[in-house]
Amino acid sequence: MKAHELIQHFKKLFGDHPRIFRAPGRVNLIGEHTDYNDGFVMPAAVAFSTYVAIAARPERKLVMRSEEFPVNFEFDLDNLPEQRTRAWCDYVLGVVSVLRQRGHQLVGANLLVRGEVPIGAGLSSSAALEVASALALMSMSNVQLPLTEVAQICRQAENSFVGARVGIMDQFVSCRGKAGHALLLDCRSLEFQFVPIPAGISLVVCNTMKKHDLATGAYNTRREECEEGVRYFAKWSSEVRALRDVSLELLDQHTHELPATIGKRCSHVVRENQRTLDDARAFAEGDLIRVGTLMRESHESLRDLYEVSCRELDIMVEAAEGLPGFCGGRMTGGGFGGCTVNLVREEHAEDFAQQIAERYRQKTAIHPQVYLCTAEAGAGELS
Ligand code: GAF
Repeated sequence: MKAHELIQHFKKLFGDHPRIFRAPGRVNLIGEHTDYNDGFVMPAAVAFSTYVAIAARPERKLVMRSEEFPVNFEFDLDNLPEQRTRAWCDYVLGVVSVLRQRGHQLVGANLLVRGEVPIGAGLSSSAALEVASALALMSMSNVQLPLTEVAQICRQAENSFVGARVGIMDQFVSCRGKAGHALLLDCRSLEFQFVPIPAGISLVVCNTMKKHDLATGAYNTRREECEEGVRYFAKWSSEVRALRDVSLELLDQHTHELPATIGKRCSHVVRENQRTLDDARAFAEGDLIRVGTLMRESHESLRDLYEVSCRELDIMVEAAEGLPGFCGGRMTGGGFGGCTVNLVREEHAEDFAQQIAERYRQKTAIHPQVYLCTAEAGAGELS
């Protein structure tokens, strides 16, 4: 990102010198659809980021512009929409609304957004916009909060204002990611530890080009199905507050008593939690064969039990098999489209990218985008 270009653009639009805040997108290595079940996830922040240039305004107005979308928005801070407008500004308005509900006073500001996280690709462009906007708005109003709380505010904004009942994973790693590391997060306690990505391993992210949208029904339906599962298990064990509390034994004992769909969803979540913990251990031990096995199992479970994969994701996952340097891969993010993440030995990464793109193109007639990524630091102000 060329900061001086964004500064010049901002000056041209608003005549002022801005401060710039950046928040990254993410890939999730394993632990899918576990975050809103109080479970474990292991994402990494990546170099695609959203940048928000901001300067205060004297009157109580919020003016928002984006370099990607032509529509401009202007709101009176004391008379903000109470419901989503179904435009990109909802992510910013949601953050404003939650900050204010929590008692923080905000001043008027001009904002210019540059989003470099591919939209609808499952790489968390929404979380990146929320986090960058939160840091930008907070800085104008001298609001200082721990990054974990910023992540919680952004998640709440997406839940209550945008209407997608997402978990905390994306906002958390966007805030707290670390270069060269994935982050193993306990989504109940929010305790986390960094897991180094083994030396010589590249993250190759393959975009199927099939877009997804978390605000549409299927994601929220999965949440409801998990909640239904919890209601059953809570009858069988008083310890169960979330699927996180269901042990493998309890699951095996009762799966046959659940409606078939609920049984499949619960099976995925309970086993995916275990896989995530096992994967973190395998990473620490440098056991890439085990990592590869767990990633494959995760994908199969998302495809067959949680049913959030799609033809394009399955083809992309299969296309990686057998390519030189490939250690493991799976769909990443909410599903129904978006990307796969692959661990590939660095010296093979470029050839891998070319070959997987070609294999995918032959099967689907779609030209995918393939990104060679590294794990990056979380959000902050550009100096
Ligand atoms: C999306 C959501 F935003 C996350 O909270 C998480 O649930 C993920 O889908 C699935 O693991 O990215």
